Amino acid sequence: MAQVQGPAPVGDALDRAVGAVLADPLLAIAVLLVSAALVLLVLLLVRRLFVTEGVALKRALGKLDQVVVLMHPNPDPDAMAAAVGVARLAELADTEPILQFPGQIRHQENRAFRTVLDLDLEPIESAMELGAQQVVLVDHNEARGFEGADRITPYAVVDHHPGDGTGSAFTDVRPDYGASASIVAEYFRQVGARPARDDPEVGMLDTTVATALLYGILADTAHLTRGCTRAEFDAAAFLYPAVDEDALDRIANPQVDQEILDVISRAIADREVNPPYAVSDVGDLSNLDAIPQAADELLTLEGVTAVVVIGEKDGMLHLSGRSRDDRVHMGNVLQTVVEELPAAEAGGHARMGGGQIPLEEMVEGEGSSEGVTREELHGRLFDALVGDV
Ligand SMILES: [Mn+2]
Repeated sequence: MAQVQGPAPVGDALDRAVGAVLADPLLAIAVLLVSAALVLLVLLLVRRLFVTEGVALKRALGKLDQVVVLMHPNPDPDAMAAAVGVARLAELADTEPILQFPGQIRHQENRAFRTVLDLDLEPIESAMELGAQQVVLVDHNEARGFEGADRITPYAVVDHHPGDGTGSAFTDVRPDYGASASIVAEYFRQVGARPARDDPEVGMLDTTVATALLYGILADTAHLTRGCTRAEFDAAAFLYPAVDEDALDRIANPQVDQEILDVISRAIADREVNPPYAVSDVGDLSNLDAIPQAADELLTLEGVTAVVVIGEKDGMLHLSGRSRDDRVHMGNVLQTVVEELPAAEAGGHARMGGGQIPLEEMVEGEGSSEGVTREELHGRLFDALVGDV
């Protein structure tokens, strides 16, 4: 008997409230309006919480008439692929994309990528040349490498490098991912675009974009062997139905410039090895792309775990370092070496780094208090590689 008395007053109160509402039509309408507003608010919150990055970016792009999709200087396949993907997403949102990049596209693989996929990419030298007010940065999160880059506030950022750069409307930086192209492939999945080889109108993700994205992933992860997450494999599987295998092969195996092979052979022949490290000075050259390629090649030498290749062009020494040695953080090594040379610059990641030293920092002979000789530079490099600095 006692147990039925608890809820009874509440039930009574509810009955009275319902009675009051039913008796007064104005009150009934007010209650209805308030409930409707509450439901709408909850729906908006849920949509905010659960909207995917791809949908959010497409929506942000759709608010513009035109947008610049900007690659980093000397774009690599991943940067070009991410740019082509974001550009297609803009088109899906009825926004005109303009693809631009600072620097040059010189590496034979990058040139083949652009040519085989017939991409319309435009070089710029200053912010004045940007084709639209709003800029999306892909594969980097802070604009660099052109006049006025530091004044750019990007509209959106899509990247997999660490950094603090953000976009005013959209930011998606995932440092754990192996490639920016994997992020962009996810966007297509999220907006419901399926890869389709024959009918791009319906499929919305055509062969060019799918092939570009897959190649970008392969290039940034050493063919899915380095720095991968599940996302790279998922993206590869998603893109597969629309991928043009013949195009992949043509990009991966381009003709190599004669000078590049010459410089690589010089780097091998003239190497100084101080096991397990190697330094090679290839002297004068005209194609700077040869230096990192020579470093890549030298790193495959048995017993060598870290290398630095030095080349000279237009009064400047260019250094490119590679490491597969956990004891050697290449970016730090190069930074240490140029530390006391005021006009020199260097930096990079654990596994790769680069630097420039103006020849004016180099001195002939001994006894100078400023600058170093070429020989001293080689010695310093070995010292830094060993960790003896
Ligand atoms: Mn990348």
